[in-house]
Amino acid sequence: MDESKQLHQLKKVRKELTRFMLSYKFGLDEINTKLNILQEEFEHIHDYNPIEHLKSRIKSPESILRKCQRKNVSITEASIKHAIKDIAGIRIVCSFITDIYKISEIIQGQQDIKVMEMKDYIKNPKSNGYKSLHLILAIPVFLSDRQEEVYIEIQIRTVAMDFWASLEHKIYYKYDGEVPAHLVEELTNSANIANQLDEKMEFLHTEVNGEKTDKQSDSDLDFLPLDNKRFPLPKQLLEELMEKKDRE
Ligand code: 0O2
Repeated sequence: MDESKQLHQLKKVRKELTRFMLSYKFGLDEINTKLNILQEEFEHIHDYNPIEHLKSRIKSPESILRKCQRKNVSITEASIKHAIKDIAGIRIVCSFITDIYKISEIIQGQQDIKVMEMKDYIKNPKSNGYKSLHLILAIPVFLSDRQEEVYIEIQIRTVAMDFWASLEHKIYYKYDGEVPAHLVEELTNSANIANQLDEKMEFLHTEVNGEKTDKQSDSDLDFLPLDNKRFPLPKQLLEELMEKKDRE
């Protein structure tokens, strides 16, 4: 192949790779927008936000290639797309275990999202103690000349699960997967402690939240019936409306 043909070929490959990676970035942008909307809604409308924080990332091409080698996946766009479903990933960290399932349900209820896979490592933790709820979502991305469906991996976990998983991940990589037995044992013990902390915090949260719900049910004035539905309104706004009605 002469030089200009080689250059042309190289440019074509680069363009295809950029296009491929961009579609994942756009998919991630869409899910991030959805999650930001949820966070803002929870902050402003409800007085409690179940999402502590979010982190998203796209795997680098090198890391995708490494995973392809590890899983024996041929290097074509179609096979990579089919076999590597965590090229784009979002980690959602919540305070409580119940929040994890609440967020998962809300995400699954969105019409343009398809749930391709769900792994519940909270109900069925891995043998090392790893816990998290994993969802593989498919989301349509609308480009100038076509529509594409991209996969996004969502990991939802508590602060304690996240703390544990981050350290375990570092240790695993430091020892290249061959973690000494005493550290494996320590990690398993720590996973149990993290689990106990989650259970205790959940208990406290339910206690406090239960009390709050009882109090709230007394103050019916926080709600305004509209079209047979009950919309929560800030009390001050409601009082202003009632004053206005009295004056009329
Ligand atoms: P990274 O660097 O975090 O991206 P898959 O390998 O995804 O095709 P698998 O193993 O069935 O298939 O997926 P699974 O079990 O859903 O795990 C996917 C991701 O979950 C991992 O991605 C990790 O991020 C996380 N994970 C799973 N098990 C563990 C664990 O034991 N410890 C920790 N710390 N994280 C875990 P990657 O690509 O392996 O790593």
